[in-house]
Amino acid sequence: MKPCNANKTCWNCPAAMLKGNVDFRACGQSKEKKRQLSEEKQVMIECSRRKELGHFEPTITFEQCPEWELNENYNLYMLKNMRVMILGLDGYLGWALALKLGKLGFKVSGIDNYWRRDCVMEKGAHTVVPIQRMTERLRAAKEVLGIDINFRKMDILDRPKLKEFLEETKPEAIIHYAECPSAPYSMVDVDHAVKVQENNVLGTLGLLWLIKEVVPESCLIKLGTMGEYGAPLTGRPIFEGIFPANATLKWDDREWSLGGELTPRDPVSFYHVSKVQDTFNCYEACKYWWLRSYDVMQGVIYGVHTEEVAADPRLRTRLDMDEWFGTVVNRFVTQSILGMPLTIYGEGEQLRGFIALDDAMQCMVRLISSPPEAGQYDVVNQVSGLIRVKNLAETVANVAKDFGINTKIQRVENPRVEADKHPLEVISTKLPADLGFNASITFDAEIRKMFELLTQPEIKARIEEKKHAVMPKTRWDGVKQESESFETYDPGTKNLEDGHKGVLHTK
Ligand code: USQ
Repeated sequence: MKPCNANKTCWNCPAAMLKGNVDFRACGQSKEKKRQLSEEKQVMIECSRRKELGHFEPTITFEQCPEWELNENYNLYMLKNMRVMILGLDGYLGWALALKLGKLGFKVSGIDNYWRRDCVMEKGAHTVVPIQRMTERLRAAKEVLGIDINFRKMDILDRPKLKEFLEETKPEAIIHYAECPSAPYSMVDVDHAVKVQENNVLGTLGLLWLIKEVVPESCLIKLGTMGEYGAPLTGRPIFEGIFPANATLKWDDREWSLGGELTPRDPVSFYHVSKVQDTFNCYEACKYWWLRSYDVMQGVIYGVHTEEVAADPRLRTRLDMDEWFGTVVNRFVTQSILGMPLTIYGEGEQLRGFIALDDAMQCMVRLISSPPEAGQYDVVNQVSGLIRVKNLAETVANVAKDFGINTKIQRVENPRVEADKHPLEVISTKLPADLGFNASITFDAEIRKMFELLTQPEIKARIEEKKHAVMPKTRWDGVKQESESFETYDPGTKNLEDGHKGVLHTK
């Protein structure tokens, strides 16, 4: 099968310098308008990688261009030695991605201010999978995988320093993971809420200005969240950020097209609100300055495994279980190992989109290698399956049995304000249909890998040591108390067939 990005052209390539000949960056958002303009004015570009071409029409495809090489494993063209900067390189995702890209031959640079390490420490917890200091991580990456990572300790809000680093490394793609990812952390009190929005919203806004100034051709791949959309009780489908061309709004006896407009957002915490604000800032920056961006609406991430992090204990990525930074699957597995019941919040009927760590990394490689056209803001829903929280608890409890662990499930008062019984229909077609993403990891398989790693004595001891950080104490109503228990039951004793099922469209 032909690689999915074979027919992309210079219009998509970050090496194409569009500035100078025609003022693209002021001709409006419509691609059609840009095409007309290119036909009328015979747009000529220059290539920052192939200076010998001089001025030429931007019609060379990735398949034709010697700078784009076919990677047969991914069946994808990849830009030779592509320069990628990862913001938040020390985190759960940032580190795993740095290793994956380095191994694939990308030139990786990155920053981090270790805020995540500090926040987890603030909770009195630690990553249950031990991670090294950055200098040791970088040394191990070189020793084990033969990759060099150009890392700087830096705060995303330190714009002069970040500008200098961008000027020095000139990234062709920028992966933005440098945000606080925790809903509960943003609901602790006013200081936490303000800090999250300051870092996330102002960090992204400042970054957009710097990209405009220093690397306007670079593609920004920004981590959004499925939680921006909320869970509409009407059951209307969750499109990929933007309404499809044939969507309409009907009111009274009139009807309008919604095609191309941003879909409604209904975030579920001040953290999720910060992501919604980012959406608008990225969307506007693409419109005003002809930047290009993918907004990645990622589902709840889980797991411990990628080929690269498993190559050596020093290369492992972090894994959190505390009530602030542990996501639900990661928490359930550690709770089971602790012999604690799995805490499902409220009815446990919440339906969520999920994706395993390695699948999420595969998606990122595909997005980096298929940049949108200049001026295009695009959105992908990055999920590989939907499941209800109570069904998830049963899956974890079943796998636990194979490790000799009997697990109970406990319904506790929901500390959050969220619908815990709702329909969910998600469209996620761009990654599988347009970008060649093939979800390869099942819940069962990844959860098994988690038990294998986390039951190792050293890690089990680390889980035991921080047991106190597991029970939820951060409530959306601000009351400081632990959630009350409603009932504790054995897996297999509830009817899992009733209620909403969730629909995921991948075609
Ligand atoms: N939940 C439980 N029991 C627990 C922990 C969580 O029932 O012990 C429930 C929550 O109430 C929620 C669901 O599980 O309904 C998911 O919670 P979570 O903590 O795993 O995930 P969430 O707070 O939604 O946030 C996480 C990441 C965030 C990302 C988001 C994707 O921390 O960065 O944006 O997943 S999504 O949920 O699709 O918005």
